[in-house]
Amino acid sequence: MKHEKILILGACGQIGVELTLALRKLYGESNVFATDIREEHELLRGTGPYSVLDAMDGAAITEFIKKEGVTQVYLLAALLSATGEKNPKKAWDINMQSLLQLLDISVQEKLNKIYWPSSIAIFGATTPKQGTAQKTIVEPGTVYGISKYAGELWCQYYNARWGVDVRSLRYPGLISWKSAPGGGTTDYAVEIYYEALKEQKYTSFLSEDTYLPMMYMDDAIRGTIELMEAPAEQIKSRMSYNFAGMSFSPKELTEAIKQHIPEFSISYEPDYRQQIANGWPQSIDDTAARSDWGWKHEFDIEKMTDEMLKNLAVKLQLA
Ligand code: AKB
Repeated sequence: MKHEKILILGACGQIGVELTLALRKLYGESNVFATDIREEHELLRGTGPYSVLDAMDGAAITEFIKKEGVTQVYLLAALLSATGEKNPKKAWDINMQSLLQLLDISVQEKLNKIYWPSSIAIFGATTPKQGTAQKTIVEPGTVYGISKYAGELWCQYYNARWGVDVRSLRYPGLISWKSAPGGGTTDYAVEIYYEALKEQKYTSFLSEDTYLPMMYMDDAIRGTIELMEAPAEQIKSRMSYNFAGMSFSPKELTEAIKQHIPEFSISYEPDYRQQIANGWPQSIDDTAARSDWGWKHEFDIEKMTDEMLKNLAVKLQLA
C-alpha cells in the first residue's frame, strides 16, 4: 500500500466519485478523504471517510490538512462551461479562487503533490480545430476556458517559483455511467445513453455534425492516476497536458447506439451550448502526454457504447 494521505475537494462530482473510489483501492480507504459541499454521493457511502468541506474555504482546508496529515490534494470543484456562461463572475471566482488558495496552501503546508484539471475549453475559435497541438493559438471564448487557461499559467508559475509539484490534464468531454455530469457542453454524450435506454429517443442540444473530443471515464481515471504517479522529471509540462481518447459527433454516437437499440432515434434542437462547442477543437494531439509519461487510451466509441449501455441498463433496472 502506498503511503500518502489524499484530500479530494469536489469528490461528489462526475470525476470525483470515480477518482475517489479508484484512489481508495490504491492507497487504502482510510487514506483518501472525500469532501464536497454537498451531501455524500451514494456510491461513496461506506467506502471511506467523508466530510463536508467548501473548496473556497482556505482556513478550513488548511486545518483539515494539518489535522489529517494530508500529503496530496485533488481539487475537482469547478463551474463548467455551460453553467459558467450563466454566471461568468461566479465561475471566475470559484474556479480561480479555489486554485490560487490551494497553490498557497501547498507552499505553506509543503504538500507532496496537487492535481487540478484543465479542459479543452482553453482553446477557442481561432485555434486550429483538427489535431489541436499542445502549444497553439489559445483564445478561450468562455469564462470557464479563460479561468482554466489562467489557472494553467498560475500552476506553471507556482511550480517555477515555489517548486509546487502540480499536475494537470486538459480533459475532453467525459462519459460515465456511475456519476452524472453537470453544467458541461459535452453532457449530451451522457444524457443520450439514458434516454436511449428509457425512451428510445433523444433531443440533442448540439447539431448532428458537432465533432468534439471525448473520453470514457475509465480511461480518464487511469490517465489521471498515471500522471500523478509518474516520476516528477517526466512531467515536462507544468501547465496542463492535452489528453485524448476519441472524437465523434451526435450523429456518429447515434449510429453506435443503434447497433444495440435499432429503434433509437434522435432529433436536434441546438441551444446556446452550440456556440460554445463551435469554439472548441474537434480532435486533440496528445503526443506530449504519450511520450512524456506513457499515456495510452483504451476505449473507442464502440467499446464505450457497449459498456455504457450494459452498465446503465442494470443501474436503471432495465436489464
Ligand atoms: C464541459 O463541457 O464544460 C466539460 C469540459 C469539456 O471541460 N465537460
